[in-house]
Amino acid sequence: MTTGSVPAVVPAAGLAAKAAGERPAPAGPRTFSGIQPSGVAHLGNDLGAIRNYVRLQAEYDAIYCIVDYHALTSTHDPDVLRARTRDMAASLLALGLDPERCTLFVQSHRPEHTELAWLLATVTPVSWLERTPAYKDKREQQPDDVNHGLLTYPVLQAADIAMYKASLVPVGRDQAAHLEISREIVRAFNHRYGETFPEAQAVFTEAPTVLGTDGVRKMSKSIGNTIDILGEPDLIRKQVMSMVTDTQRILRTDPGRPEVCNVCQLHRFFGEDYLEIQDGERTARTGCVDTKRLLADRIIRYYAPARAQYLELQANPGRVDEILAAGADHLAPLAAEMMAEVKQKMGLR
Ligand code: AQP
Repeated sequence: MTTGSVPAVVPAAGLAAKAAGERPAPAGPRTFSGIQPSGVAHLGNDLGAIRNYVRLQAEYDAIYCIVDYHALTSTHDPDVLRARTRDMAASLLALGLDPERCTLFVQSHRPEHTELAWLLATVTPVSWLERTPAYKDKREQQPDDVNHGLLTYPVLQAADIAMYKASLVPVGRDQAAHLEISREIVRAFNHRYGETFPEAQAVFTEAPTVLGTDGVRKMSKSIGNTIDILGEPDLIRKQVMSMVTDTQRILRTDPGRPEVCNVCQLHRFFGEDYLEIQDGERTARTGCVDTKRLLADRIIRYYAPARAQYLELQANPGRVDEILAAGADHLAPLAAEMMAEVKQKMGLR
């Protein structure tokens, strides 16, 4: 994807504040993003995507979706999927999604998504899907379960975005290739049936790829290198203290290289004094353990209010279900209108 052509970061200062309780005008630019119901959000989700979800709801007609259909490609336990879907909704609400300012819903509650995916599948060459990096990764991760859903994942993702004619998609960098395929799919549709869908652009945060506690790979639940920001303080502390720092810094007195140290880099998001912290590492004034301890304290403090709200929502699942149901209902007319337009153009009516 040519990231030069997309708005890399949406500065909070540039966003007009919207009065609480006021829904965005539906005619305005629309933003859409989906997140897998993989339980509780991790630091990579928040720094890489959710922070932009929250910012964008102030300015755009923002739609956010918990993509349970997508999750079925890897999660096959119905009780687990149900619980994770609600947990992810509680996470998003606790981290700042406001049902008065955005629409939050569950993908399977709007079955038009799979119908549109089928229609888009008919303009999608199989070769585009086979070359998707995520498909190749998943084939290795779950070799005994290379289901058809894994291959067609990008088509369903294209349908999710196209359904609401969204033009902006806040995502982490790992989703850039998927989004590029979405753009190609809608381009193919528009070419064959006439201009219908916008080619949505990715919106990245200042942390488009957050590395995991191993300091090498993307923070990811399936790798198990996450920092679970809404978890128990003890868990967060344990995860942060397990982080790999500068591997060339062996002795406490060795000078560190903050530019390659994931812990030092993450301090940028949790305090104004990160340059000072980096200098402490570089001059060996501070040790890695001190820097980690400080980061753990700051992450725990930063997310404490969100954790409190998350626990409150967990104790009130009816409230979460209500918000999700209202979100799906709110989108029903939009989805119906889109399906009518697409079917008309394709000769199904
Ligand atoms: N490490 C990350 N850095 C930046 N952004 C990230 N995102 C995920 N991990 C990082 C972004 O968060 C949004 C939702 O993620 P997702 O639904 O693609 O998947 P996930 O299940 O939360 O991410 P995982 O942990 O990586 O899942 P698995 O291990 O199941 O593949 C997306 O916008 C994503 O870019």
